[in-house]
Amino acid sequence: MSAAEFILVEKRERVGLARLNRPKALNALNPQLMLELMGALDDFDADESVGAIVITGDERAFAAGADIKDMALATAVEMLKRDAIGYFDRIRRVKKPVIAAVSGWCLGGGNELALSCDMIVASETARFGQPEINIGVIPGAGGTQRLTRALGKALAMEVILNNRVLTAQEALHYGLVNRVAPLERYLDEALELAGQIAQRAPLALRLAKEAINNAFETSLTEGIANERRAFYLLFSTHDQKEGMAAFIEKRSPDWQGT
Ligand code: DAK
Repeated sequence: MSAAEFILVEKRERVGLARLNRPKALNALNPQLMLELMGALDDFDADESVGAIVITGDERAFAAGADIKDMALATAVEMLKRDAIGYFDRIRRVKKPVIAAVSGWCLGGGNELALSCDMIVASETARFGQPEINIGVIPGAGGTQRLTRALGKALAMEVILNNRVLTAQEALHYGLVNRVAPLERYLDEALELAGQIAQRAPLALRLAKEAINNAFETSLTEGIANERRAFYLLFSTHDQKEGMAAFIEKRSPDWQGT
């Protein structure tokens, strides 16, 4: 992709790492940053040498929300036409596992970005919130839906209606994040987790991710039927034959992604 201003990308073995890079604005999400992020995710998703993706910010902030200065004077029609945060829908279409490595502020659209990922690894300093109520609006990129599914109604009401900010430990307790690590370790832990996942059979990973996400989008009957079809489909892959043969032969599997 062309040189990006607000996203730094690198590859660490089979992990694609995208860093939000607007530190002076606490990584506030403006349209250009979102566009660059989506470009990076699309590139990693298409790259067969990448098995999993990590999105991170810096120690002070994962992201302090959508850029308030950018939208303060916008009209409803302008917001609708730009639909900059509509990019969030594209994150859901990334086929590979995506992990958010969160430190510091993770607020508003930043929290919605983290919630759009598949897993979250937090530093002890991470703070999660939806402070839109303070500026006269509500979450607009899925927060009322994803946070409520993650936390339950009672706590989501407090977070969204009264700007309750959750500490990393609270977020762990309520199941919002997968794990909490010391500040100096959170990114390494996220990269290690992504690295382990990236070693696994790619097509099984893809269908497993899809099936889990289905749990939030369909009825139980439909979700189970989808899961079963995906399970049967995997029996047409090389990697299913290889995985089961490797088990029987007591050796490590050699995944081909086919
Ligand atoms: N936007 C723009 N700039 C921001 C920002 C933000 N969200 N957050 C921080 N900054 C900037 C500050 O203005 C400041 O810039 P300068 O004044 O130095 O130029 C710099 O980052 C450092 O911030 P502070 O000086 O305020 O730092 P503190 O440590 O004192 O405070 C803070 C940190 C995170 C508590 C504070 O900065 C803060 O309250 N920030 C705003 C947090 C917030 O309200 N976030 C929610 C934003 S609304 C949509 C869907 C979704 C959304 C939008 C549209 N569509 C479907 C279209 C999402 C909306 C939101 O996220």
